Amino acid sequence: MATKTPSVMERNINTVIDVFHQHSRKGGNPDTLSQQEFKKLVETDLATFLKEEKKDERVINDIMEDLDTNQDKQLSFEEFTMLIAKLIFATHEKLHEGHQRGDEHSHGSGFGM
Ligand SMILES: [Ca+2]
Ligand SMILES: [Zn+2]
Repeated sequence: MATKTPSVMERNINTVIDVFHQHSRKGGNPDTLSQQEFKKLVETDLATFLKEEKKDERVINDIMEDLDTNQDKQLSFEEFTMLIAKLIFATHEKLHEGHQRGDEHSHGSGFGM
């Protein structure tokens, strides 16, 4: 049955899109993240999940280089979605540190929560 209001999960997907654009439209190409915009996004909107990474600018630059598949020094939204996919996967892995899968499926506290 269809509902008229988006679910929590759907709203969270919309939030990813909104946050990308909050940063991408700050300067230069409004549709892509520059290195500086990406750094700011990580510092403000991925501060808990990438707590260690954000301390080191070289690590942030390496992450960006990996995501920048067409190597134009900008992250398109499509390139950025790979980071989100990786973070969702890594978060689930983290939740399973010391916690079983299968019949006894349970989760721990994850990244810094
Ligand atoms: Ca790119
Ligand atoms: Zn699980």
